[in-house]
Order: sequence, then C-alpha cells, then structure tokens
Amino acid sequence: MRSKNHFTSLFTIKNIAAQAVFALATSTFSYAASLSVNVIDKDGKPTPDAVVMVVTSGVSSPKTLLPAAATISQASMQFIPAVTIVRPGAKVTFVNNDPWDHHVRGSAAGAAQFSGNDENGFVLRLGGKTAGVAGKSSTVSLDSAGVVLLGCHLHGSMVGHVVVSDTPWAVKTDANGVATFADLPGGAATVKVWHAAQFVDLKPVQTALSATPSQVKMQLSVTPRRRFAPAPTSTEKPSFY
Ligand SMILES: [Cu+2]
Repeated sequence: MRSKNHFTSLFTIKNIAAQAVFALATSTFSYAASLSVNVIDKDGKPTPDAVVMVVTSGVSSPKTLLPAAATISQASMQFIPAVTIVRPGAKVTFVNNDPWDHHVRGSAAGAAQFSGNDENGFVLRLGGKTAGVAGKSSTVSLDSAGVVLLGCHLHGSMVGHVVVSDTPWAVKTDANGVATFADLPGGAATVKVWHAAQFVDLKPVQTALSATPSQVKMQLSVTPRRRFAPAPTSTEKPSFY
C-alpha cells in the first residue's frame, strides 16, 4: 500500500511538470507561423500528391486536425484519391464504384515492408457495383504511423497510398506542387517530404519559423509518372486491362 501511494505522488509531480513545460512553450510561441513548401521533381516541375510533414519544436496543435476517417473510392481502375492523409487510428472506408470486383490490399510501403511489422496490413474483397445502388464498402482501422501501399490482387495497375502521419502537420501538395501551413508554432522545425515515386527518403530540411512567412523548396531525385485522368462516368471495363 505504501509503495502504491509513493508511485501515485511521483506520477502527479511528473504530470504537473509536464503541464508547466507545455504552458511555457505555448506562451513563448504565441504567434502563428506560416510556411509554404514548393515540391518540384528532378526536372524542376511542380509535383502534386507529395505529402509535406512538419515536425515542430514548439508545442501546439493545428486548428484543423488530420482526419480520423476517410473514404477511398475504387473507380475506373483507380484509387481515388491517389494519396490520402489520416491520423493514427483512423477508419478508412473503401468503396467499390466499378461494376466489377476489386480485391484491395494494404501493406507497409517503402523500406518498412521489409521490417516484418505490418500492423496496418489488410486484404478486402469488394463485389462490383450494381447500377442505382451504393457501391459495396468495407472499413479498416489504420493504427500505426507510416505509409500504407494500396494495391489490388485482380488489377496490378491499381496503386494508391495512405499516409498515416504521426505529426499533425501534414499537407498534400496541390496541382502547383505547393503545400501551405497557416498556423504552425514558431521556432525550429524539420520539414520532410514524401512522394510515392521517391523510394530513397529525401533529406529533411531544418528551418526556423517566425512571424514572417517562410518558404522552403524541396526537390525530388526522381521524375514521377503522371497518372491518367479517370473517366468518372465509365461503366465499361477498359479493354486494355
Ligand atoms: Cu481491382
């Protein structure tokens, strides 16, 4: 009984200390810093669908947290969107909007696939959609931070990714290759970029965030292949599959 009380009081002291550190950090960095990251490919072209992640030294959380739920459609032989960002523990729903079956699989992407620790791995089969009825769906929980590679056992050309980000600051680059962060805490920060075609991790960039908006440019060492535009209304299986 005595040792239990001793443990409880130690825990309380630790807790108070942690709160004090948090209060100090938030009062020091009371302004919001903005950061714009331009991602270009090896040829200097703007790169959409890259994920920029910022690890901050200041303690804060974004006004908008990463989604705890997301939906990925299978349509015209593609995962749409191609890249989805969620927080750890997110529920991700796959919906088959094609009139034929898909046999979706998720596995650790990149170097993590060799670790043998595929906590986010899953396989699910979805029957083809009947016209006039909602597509069949299935939901998985992605609990560990990391990148999940999506594929289909029936259609080898289908590729997608889910980035389960452990930092709440993660933004996908737009059509112009730009990711913008509006309310970062000031101070030192590390900027990382992920792209499906970038197999060798790019070196993170260190930057200092202040009240003055900052800009960082990051260049991939590869030129990603462009995705063909999906035909959202197609109901016929493309002949080339
Ligand atoms: Cu498929």
